[in-house]
Amino acid sequence: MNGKVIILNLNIINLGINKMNNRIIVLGGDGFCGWPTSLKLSEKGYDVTIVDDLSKRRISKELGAESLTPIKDIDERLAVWKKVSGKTIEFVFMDVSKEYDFEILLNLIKRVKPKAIVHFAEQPSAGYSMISHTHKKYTVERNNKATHNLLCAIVESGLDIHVVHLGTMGVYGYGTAGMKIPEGYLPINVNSKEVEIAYPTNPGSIYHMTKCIDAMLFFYYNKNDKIRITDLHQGIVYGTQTKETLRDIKLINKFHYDGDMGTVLNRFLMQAAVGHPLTVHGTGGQTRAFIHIRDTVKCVKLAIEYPPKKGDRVKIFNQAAESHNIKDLALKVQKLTGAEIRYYKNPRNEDAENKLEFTNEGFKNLGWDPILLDQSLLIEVNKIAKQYKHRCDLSKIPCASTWTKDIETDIVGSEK
Ligand code: USQ
Repeated sequence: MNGKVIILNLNIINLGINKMNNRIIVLGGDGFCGWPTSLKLSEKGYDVTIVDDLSKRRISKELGAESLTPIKDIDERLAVWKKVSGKTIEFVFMDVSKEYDFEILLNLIKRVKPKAIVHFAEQPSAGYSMISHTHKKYTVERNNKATHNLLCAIVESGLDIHVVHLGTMGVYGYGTAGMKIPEGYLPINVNSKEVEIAYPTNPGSIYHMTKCIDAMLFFYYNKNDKIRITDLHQGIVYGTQTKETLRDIKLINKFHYDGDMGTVLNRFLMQAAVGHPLTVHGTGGQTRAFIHIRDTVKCVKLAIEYPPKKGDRVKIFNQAAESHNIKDLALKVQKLTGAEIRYYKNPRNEDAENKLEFTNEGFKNLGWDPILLDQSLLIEVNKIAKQYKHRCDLSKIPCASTWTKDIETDIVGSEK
C-alpha cells in the first residue's frame, strides 16, 4: 500500500518537472546586454544556452577600439561563471543571420525545445550602421535576416516558443506629437469606432530602420503563424556591471567608449575619466530615453515570465526608465568631474532639439521599479572608466561616422 503511494507521488513530481520548461536560448548572449541577461537568467534557475558568432568582438577589432573593460574569451567567461555559481551555460557558436547556419539553428531549437528565445543577435549601433554603404548593407543583412531566420526556424520546428526581442525606442524617431509615446499601439477613432493601430515608425538611422523592419516581420509571423512575441523598445543603456557580472573580475561586462559603438552617457563619464572634453553633438538639445543595464536584465526576465498567450497580438513594452536631455547630462557630468564640455557640429541627421515623453506602465504594472539616474550611478560608471583608462585610445573618442556625406564634425563651441 505504502509503496503504491510513493510511486504515485514520484509520478506527480516527474510530471511537474517535465511540465516546467525552464530552458532559454539567448541569441547574442556574449554582448553588452546579452551577457548580463544570460547570467541573471542562469542565476535565477533558467537553463541557458547562449548562441553567438562573437561578431561584436570582431567589430571592436575592425574599429581598433576594444571594450574599455578587459573581456575574457567566452569559454573562460563561462568556466568562471560555472565556478562562482555552480551553473552551466551551454555555448553554441553560430551566425543566425547566415543561411548556412539555418539547419544548425533549427536543430538546436528542436533539441533544446526552449520556453523562450531572447533575440539580441543584431548589430546594435546606429553610428556603426552609418559608416559606409558596406556597413549599411551589413546591418540590414545581419539584423533582418537574423530575425527572419529565427521566425522561420520556430515555424519549421512546430514548437510553441515565445520570442523576446530587443528593439529600440528609436523606432519612433523621438517625436511625441504632443502626447506620450504608447507601448506599440495607438487608439484612433475611425467612423466613431475606436480602433488601435501600430504607432507610426520614423527611424533615424539604418540601424533603427532594421528594428522597424523587424517589427513588420513580427506582425506578420504573429498573425500568420501565431508566434508569441514580445518586442522591447529599449532606451539608451548606461552602466556596466550587474549583480552577477560583479561576482568575478573575469565576468566583467563590456564598456564601449568609441565614437561608433559607445553610447552617450557612458561615453561622457569615460571622457571625464581620461580628461577628454565631453563630446556634445550640436546644441545637446536632443532628448532621449535611458535605462540602467541592471534594469535591462530585470525587464527581459519579466518579459519571459509574463509571455503573451497563444493568439495574442505582438506585445510591446517601452523598456526605458526616464528621458534626459544630452546637454543636461553633460552638465551633470561636468558638475561631478569638472570636465570641459565641447559642442561639435552634429554628425547625425537628427532634430537639434526635441521633447520626449513615453509611457512605461507595461513593466511597472508587472512590478518594475525603475532605477533613476542619480549621482551614485554616475560615480559608479566614472570609477570603472578611471580604473581602465589606460586601455583607452584617445583617437577613437570622436564620432567618426556621419549621417550624410556633406557633414563635417568641427568643434563649434565649448563650456568650461
Ligand atoms: N550624442 C552626443 N555625443 C556623443 C554621442 C552621442 O551628443 O558623444 C548624442 C547623439 O547625437 C544622439 C544621442 O546622443 O542624439 C544618443 O546617441 P547614442 O549614440 O548614445 O545612442 P543611439 O545612437 O541613439 O543608439 C543607442 C544604442 C542602440 C539603442 C538606442 C536606443 O546604440 O542600440 O537602440 O540607443 S534609442 O536612442 O532610444 O533609440
